[in-house]
Amino acid sequence: MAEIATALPFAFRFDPARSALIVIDMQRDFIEPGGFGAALGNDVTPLQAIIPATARLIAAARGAGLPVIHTRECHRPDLSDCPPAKRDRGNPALRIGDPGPMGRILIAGEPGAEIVPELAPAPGELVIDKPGKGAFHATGLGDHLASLGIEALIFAGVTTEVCVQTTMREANDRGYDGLLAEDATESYFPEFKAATLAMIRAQGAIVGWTAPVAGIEAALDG
Ligand code: TIU
Repeated sequence: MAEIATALPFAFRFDPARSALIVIDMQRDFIEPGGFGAALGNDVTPLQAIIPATARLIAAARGAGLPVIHTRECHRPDLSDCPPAKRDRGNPALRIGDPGPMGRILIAGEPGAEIVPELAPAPGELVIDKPGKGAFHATGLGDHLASLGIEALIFAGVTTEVCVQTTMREANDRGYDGLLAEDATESYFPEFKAATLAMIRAQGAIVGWTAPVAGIEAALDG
């Protein structure tokens, strides 16, 4: 067993041979200037700033032999997997499937839906296209993790309170121990990130744990 002593609300013990890293939606449209997120008026600078720490976390996971799984929030070009209730939210001038600054917004195969090049998946790593905020909903993620015998999940990605938190809660209900990498996740709203970290760890890790990337690296190196 490995242990992340700096995890909160208390040390996180996990078996690296039964653990995986899930990197959520580090896509150009959410992160890069000139993408969908920026076009909605969000400051993407804090999201860009987590790229180096996320790259270190991915490298540590690869070095320790953990499967690295990447997700992308995107839909089929015919929008058959996008509920109208989802498409009708947000800015009516920039809906999912509309032409955006980096191609059709959140559509598979468009430039904006790609993962930022600094965090490109390595050959053989699973990339899951997901139509929901949670990565388990309407995807093969659960079956894939079961086939690998995974018991613990380390999470990174954006945004903390939307796709990352939703996925952590899905995982928690499915019986996984989950830990969120504090400096490899970010939100357009700092107060939402802070609240999410607090509510994950509350009540004795009711959703899971959080820890800095340095602490995760140390545990995976050891
Ligand atoms: N990946 C993800 O979190 N999708 C979002 O739409 N997030 C927002 O914060 N809008």
